[in-house]
Amino acid sequence: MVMAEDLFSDHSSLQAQWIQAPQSDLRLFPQLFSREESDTFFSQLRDGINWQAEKILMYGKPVTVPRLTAWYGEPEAGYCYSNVMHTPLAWTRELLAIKARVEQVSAKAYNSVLLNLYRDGQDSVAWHSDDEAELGRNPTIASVSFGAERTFQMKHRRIPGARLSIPLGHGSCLIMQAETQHHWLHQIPKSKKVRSARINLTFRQIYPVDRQASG
Ligand SMILES: O=C(O)CCC(=O)C(=O)O
Repeated sequence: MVMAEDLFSDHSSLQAQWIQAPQSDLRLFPQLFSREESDTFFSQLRDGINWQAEKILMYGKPVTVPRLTAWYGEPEAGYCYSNVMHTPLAWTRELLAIKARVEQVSAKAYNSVLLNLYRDGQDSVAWHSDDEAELGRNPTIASVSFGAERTFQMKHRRIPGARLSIPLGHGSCLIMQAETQHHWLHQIPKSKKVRSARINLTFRQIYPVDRQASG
């Protein structure tokens, strides 16, 4: 079991790469978690998280999303996306240990995490940005990956040809902040080459929103 106090005990690295792109602030830690830590977290999360096959409404019809998901965090960190209200489950010990590392390198606090389990290359997430009202203005999103490497694609909303392909490997952490979510969309496309599973965790700070008042 990897404990919070074991932070930086082995071959993890604080080496960050700045990714240069207009109207964005992107920092990649390719190996924030060591290989051994990443193997342990991957197994603990795969076996211990309460994964759900979530349904969303598309053109009025329920459709199962092509991945498994889960939402954990503080009780007040309820979050509405794709017209679904997500009530968080209580933090687990592993999630708190991962969060502690991510908070250290991003100098931000997070009260919740959305987890995605991509069972193989046929699982994916479509183009979107993390710009829900609950995230406030210019949110910092810290995205940790364990398991199979997948390509995180980004495209600018208005600049034709402004695109990025960022490989997110086992133990990596991508921090997206400042105006990034306002100007860029992201996706994980399907891939015929990927045959094993990947877990992604996006840590977020959720603020209360009065949806009735805001319409
Ligand atoms: O799996 C990923 O790297 C991205 C996940 C994502 O875009 C999201 O949870 O909003």
